[in-house]
Amino acid sequence: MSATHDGPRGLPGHLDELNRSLIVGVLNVTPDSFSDGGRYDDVESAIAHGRALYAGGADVVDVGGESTRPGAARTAPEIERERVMPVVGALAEAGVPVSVDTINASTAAAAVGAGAVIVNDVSGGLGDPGMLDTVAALGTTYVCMHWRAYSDQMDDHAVYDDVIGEVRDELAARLDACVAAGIDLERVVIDPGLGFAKTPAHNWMLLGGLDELATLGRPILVGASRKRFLGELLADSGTGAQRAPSGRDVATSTLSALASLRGVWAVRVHDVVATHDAIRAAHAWSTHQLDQRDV
Ligand code: PMM
Repeated sequence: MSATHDGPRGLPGHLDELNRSLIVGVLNVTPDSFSDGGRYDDVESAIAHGRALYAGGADVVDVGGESTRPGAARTAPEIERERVMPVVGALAEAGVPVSVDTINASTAAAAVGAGAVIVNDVSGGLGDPGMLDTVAALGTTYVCMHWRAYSDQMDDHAVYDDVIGEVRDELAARLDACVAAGIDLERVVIDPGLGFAKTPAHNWMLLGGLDELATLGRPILVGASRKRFLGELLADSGTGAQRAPSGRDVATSTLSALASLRGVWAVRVHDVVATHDAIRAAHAWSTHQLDQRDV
């Protein structure tokens, strides 16, 4: 089974009609995210950047107020809400489809109340025991990511015999938990969680194994943007120093286009302009191939 562009239930209608992978723009309202921490940690610049992402081609803007960089300490939910709520409210008010990147049920509920249409939970419901019940009650679209531990411990959990099979099975267990909590499975998206309790080698294997994850029957979101494995891939051949996050966008858009050709529903990226071009090119390629087959 290959992945499908068909999206989850519950999103604004125009997002169902795109017929290509959606572009989810990253907006971290945090002082310390690895890729853009501190750049948008005041409300006005965060809102301006969210609008710029939307104008640049993001179909959804994903607003997060807690850094998930490896080693990061937890942020109190109250502080997270102080960071994200004005931004979610202003962007939703401006007509931008907003997703809230949180593992806290209270933040998810507040953000959906302010107009967010997706709850993006990097813990797949494991980080907060109240999350799945809250999502069921909200009736919102839910991104359920593969996760094993909080950011300060996740690197210790990057141990697998068969990373594709274990991620698939652990995601299947989370889907069961979603159903048990009363979430409509048609509203759920899965995500392999690149970089979360994964080594670079694990990330590459998971990208190669997307078709296996698609056997779970849910749309897939992939978030490769600017991650460490790309810094390692692009390391300086002389010094061995990793490429800085800001220099990883060409590789990100290339991978996003390749994932799009594999049929993923959405990619989560920082550089939406480059990714928009790359996905449109990939989409044109696959459409053209289909046309030729029809002749
Ligand atoms: N990665 C990050 C944050 N949120 N959400 C989903 N669904 N998938 C991801 O891969 C993901 C995420 C970490 O990256 P960032 O610090 O650049 O936002």
